[in-house]
Amino acid sequence: MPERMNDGLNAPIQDISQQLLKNVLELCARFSIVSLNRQKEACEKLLIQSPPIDVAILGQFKAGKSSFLNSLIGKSVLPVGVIPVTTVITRLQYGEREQAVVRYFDGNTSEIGIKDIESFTAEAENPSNKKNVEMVDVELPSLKNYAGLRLVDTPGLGSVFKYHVETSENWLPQVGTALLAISSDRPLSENDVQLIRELMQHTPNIVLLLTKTDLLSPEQQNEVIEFLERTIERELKRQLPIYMYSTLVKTKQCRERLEEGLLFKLSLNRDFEFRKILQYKMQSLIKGCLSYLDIALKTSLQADLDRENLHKQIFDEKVNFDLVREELTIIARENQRQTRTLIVNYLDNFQKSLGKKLSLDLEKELSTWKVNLWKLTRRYEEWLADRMTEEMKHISKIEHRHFYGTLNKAHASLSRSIESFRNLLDKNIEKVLGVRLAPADWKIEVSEPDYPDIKTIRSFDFHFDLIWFLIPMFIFRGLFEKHFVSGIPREVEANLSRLAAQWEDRINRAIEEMRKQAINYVKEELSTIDALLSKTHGQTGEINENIKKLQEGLQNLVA
Ligand SMILES: Nc1nc2c(ncn2[C@@H]2O[C@H](COP(=O)(O)OP(=O)(O)O)[C@@H](O)[C@H]2O)c(=O)[nH]1
Ligand SMILES: [Mg+2]
Repeated sequence: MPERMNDGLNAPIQDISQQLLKNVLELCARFSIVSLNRQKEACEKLLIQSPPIDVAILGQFKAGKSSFLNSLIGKSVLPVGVIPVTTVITRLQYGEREQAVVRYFDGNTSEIGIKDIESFTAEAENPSNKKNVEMVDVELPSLKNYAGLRLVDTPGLGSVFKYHVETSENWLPQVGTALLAISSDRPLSENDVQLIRELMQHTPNIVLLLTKTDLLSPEQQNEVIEFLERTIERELKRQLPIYMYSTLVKTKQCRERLEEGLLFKLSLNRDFEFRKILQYKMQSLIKGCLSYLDIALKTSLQADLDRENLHKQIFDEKVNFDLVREELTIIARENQRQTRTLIVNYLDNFQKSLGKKLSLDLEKELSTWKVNLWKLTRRYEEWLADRMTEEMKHISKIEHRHFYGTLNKAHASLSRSIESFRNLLDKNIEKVLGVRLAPADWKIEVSEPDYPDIKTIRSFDFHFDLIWFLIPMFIFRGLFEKHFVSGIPREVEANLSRLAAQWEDRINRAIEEMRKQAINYVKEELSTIDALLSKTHGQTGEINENIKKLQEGLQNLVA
């Protein structure tokens, strides 16, 4: 327990990291962020495996990286040469017995002798890494002083062999502590500065190692060191520790300085340093994720804005549902108001002739009815009902098309109105989206009204049934006949007016149907377009929420 307290960083960092990593993984999947994959994997490895700290020696090819490691461990394990040699990542760490394991990309491993390492890690014996080696792990008892560390030899950057560069760059996110080898005869290139920038994403521990210092006089060494300090300060606005190394001159001294200053400290405080590195990597990963989310947020906000503008432009003040509905309703009401007058006026033409015709007919009929007054009255009523029904039906049948005036007018006006609405909408959509609406069949159907159900009106206002037996027929028959005949025009007028009312009712109902149909067309079209425009809605809130969550996580991680 006390050990852990001494660590300074405590176990919750691990739990927080685990949770945050889960969040980041989900977000990367959700927003298709693939460029953080290697960083994610590196964090995952640290969290799950808690491996030794990878102290990697990086830099341009021929900077003396492999030579340095051989010299450091006091054993020629790694291939060295005047042309680019190292082809695969090689990791050296403490082990009770000397052993080397080759790890292949296909997941297989095989144990080999230390002497045979070169046949897997050297370009000459494994050209273009034909043997598909992912890395070679070496364990040596002599590395006891470096327990908890793993010394990593990498193929050079800037090599003509592209895959050397790729191998090193792909591995970079896993770096725990970086030793950047800079050869005394090639002090610092733009590539080195770029490499430091990239390393800064992955580790807080970056150290410069000036190699082959035996090639320089002590004055030249100072000059180079000053140059390095100045350049790093200027280019990166920070300072980095610089160590010198020569495999030929004063090697012991160089090694001891490096061990005291860096390697032993790392080894002795492995847990503390490990968590510091983990924390750093997690922060970097989260910041990376946040910057992608920021882009996603901006895109989403822009999309919201575009959509809103699109909506505004398409649904401008002329394309307005309430307005169209009002217009359609006015058209319908205006026509419905005229229906009655139109029919009545038309039916007026029939009044006189029909009255005359029926009067004549009735006169002829009456002479054949040899019945008493009660029966006469009944007979008259029956005759009138039959004839009137027949005549009204006849008029309906022959003349009904003439009643359709307002129906047809309403149909034409409603059709014109929705057509011009559609044209406006069409134009707006073409202007804004550059597409044309598929032609739609907005035909309003005319539902023909049914024939009215004809019933005639009774001939007398008061009831004769009660008094018929009081009236002497031989005196009054003539009077009644005259009364019946003279009543015909009034009957005709009443029935024509009734017919007009019945047709009005049916025609106006048909107009109402058309109005509803027209409004429905408009409503459906507008809501379809509306739905299309808002389909992609809703990312902004989600992204904002995730940004907040990650920022909180970042604070917890640092606290
Ligand atoms: N003079 C001198 N030459 C060195 C030193 N270290 C390495 N070299 C030479 O530099 C060349 C490249 O060495 P190597 O370790 O293969 O470089 P790497 O590609 O960075 O691994 C070899 O010819 C080495 O002999 C050193 O300290 N002094
Ligand atoms: Mg090498």
